[in-house]
Amino acid sequence: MANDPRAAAHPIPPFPADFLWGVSTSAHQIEGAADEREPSVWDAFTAEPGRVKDGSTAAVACDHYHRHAEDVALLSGLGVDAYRFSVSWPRVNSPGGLDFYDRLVDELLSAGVRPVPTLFHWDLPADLDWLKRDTASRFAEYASAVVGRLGDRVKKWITLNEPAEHTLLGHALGTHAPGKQLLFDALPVAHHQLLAHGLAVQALRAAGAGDIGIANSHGPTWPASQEPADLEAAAFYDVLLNRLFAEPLLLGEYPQGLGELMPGDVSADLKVISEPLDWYGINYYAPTRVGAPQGTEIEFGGITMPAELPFSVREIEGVPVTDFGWPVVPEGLTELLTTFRDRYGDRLPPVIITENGCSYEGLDDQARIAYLDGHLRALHRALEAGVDVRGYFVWSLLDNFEWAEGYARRFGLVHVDFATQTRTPKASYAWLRNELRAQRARARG
Ligand code: IFM
Repeated sequence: MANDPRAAAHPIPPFPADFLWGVSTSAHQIEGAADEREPSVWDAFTAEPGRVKDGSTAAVACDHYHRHAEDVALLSGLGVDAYRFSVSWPRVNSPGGLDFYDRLVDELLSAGVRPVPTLFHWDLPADLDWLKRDTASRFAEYASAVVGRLGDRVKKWITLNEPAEHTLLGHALGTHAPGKQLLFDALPVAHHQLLAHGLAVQALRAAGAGDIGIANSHGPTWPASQEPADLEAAAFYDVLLNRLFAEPLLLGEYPQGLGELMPGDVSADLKVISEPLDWYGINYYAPTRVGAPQGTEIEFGGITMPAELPFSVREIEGVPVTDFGWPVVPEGLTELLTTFRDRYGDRLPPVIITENGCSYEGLDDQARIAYLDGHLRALHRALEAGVDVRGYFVWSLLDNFEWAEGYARRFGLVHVDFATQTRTPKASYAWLRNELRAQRARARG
C-alpha cells in the first residue's frame, strides 16, 4: 500500500493538528543487559524449560540498553512526536539504573521526541509479589524515585501497562511470569495493581507531575450467538477484559459482585484507585468472539485456556488474521471507543491509543501497512462520532521479545536481526513517516 494509487486518491482523513503521534516499546522486551540489573519475575520464568516457545530469553533482546542512541535516531527519522517506553523497576533498583533513563530522556528531548514512560510493564522485581498488598506501597515509592529523577523533563506519565493481561496470563492461567495458575484466586493481583496505580498517581502529583494516564487493554466482546448461554459467557468475558479495571478507575466501583472478592478495605482503596486521570490509555488489537464453555481446554492466540473457565474463545470467521493468528478488525476500534464513550460518558477522560499493531514477517510488510491504514481510518471514524481521542501509538518500534512467544512474533516497524543486532526499517516505517508528514502538511493547511 505504500505506493498504492488508491491510497493516494483516498488519503487517511486529517487528524487534529495537536494529535499526538508515537510508537511504544517496553523495557523487558527490548533493553537486554539483564546482567546489569536485578532480576525480574520474567528472568526466573524464562529460565524454566518450556515456558517460552522458542526457548529464548530477554537477556540480550534488542540490546537497546547499549544501542539506545541508534534507536533514538530511528525515532527521530520516523518523525513521531512521542516515544512510549517503560522504566524497568529492577533496573531502577540497581546501581546506575536511573542514570540510563536520565540519558535516554535527554537524548529523546534533543531529538525532538517527547518521552512518555510507563512505570510498570510486567517486569516486577523477582522478590516482589502482587498477591501481597505491600507491593502497591513499594510501587508508589519506586514511582517517587523515578519522578524525582526525571520529573523535571518528563511531562506525560503512564502508571501500569495492561494489568488485566498481567493478572490473567501471569497469575490466573500461568502462561506469563510469574507463572501462577490461580484462576479466580488471582483477583487480589488485580486489586493490588489498581491500588498501586492510585498510590502512584498520588506520588507523581505530590512531586508536581501532571498529565497522568494508564494503558489498559480493551476490545469489543462479541457473543458467539444470541443463545442465553453464549450471551452470559460473553458478558462475563466483557467484565474481565473491559470493566474490571476501567470501572474502579473511572467510576470508583467494581462491577457487580467483584468488590466482595477483593482483599482489604475495598471502599477506602477505591477512593485511591479512582484518583481522577488526565487521560485514559487504550491498547487495542482485536475483538474477541466468546461463547459458553465447551468443557475442553482451548488453544487460542498463543494461550492455552483451561476447561474450567466459564467462557470459551472462538474464531472470528471471514476476516484476515496476522501471522500470530489474531483477527484483523479495524472497525472493532471504532466500536470499542464509541462503546466506552456511551458507557462512561463524562467520567471517561480524553483517550489515547497507547498500543495498536500487528505481527507479520518480512521487510516489505504490506500487510502491516494495510493494518495501520485501516485502524487509523477506524480511529478517525471514532473522532467523527465525537469520541475525544488525543493520540495514537504504534506497537512497536522494533521487533522484540514477545513474552511467551519469544522472538517468533515480529511487531516492529523496524526489523531486528537478533544475531547481529542490525536494525532495518521496514516498508511500514517509511509508510508511517510519510503519513505523519502528510498529516502535518494537512494540519498546516
Ligand atoms: O508485546 C505486547 C505488549 O507487551 C503488551 N501489549 C500487547 C503486545 C503484543 O502482544
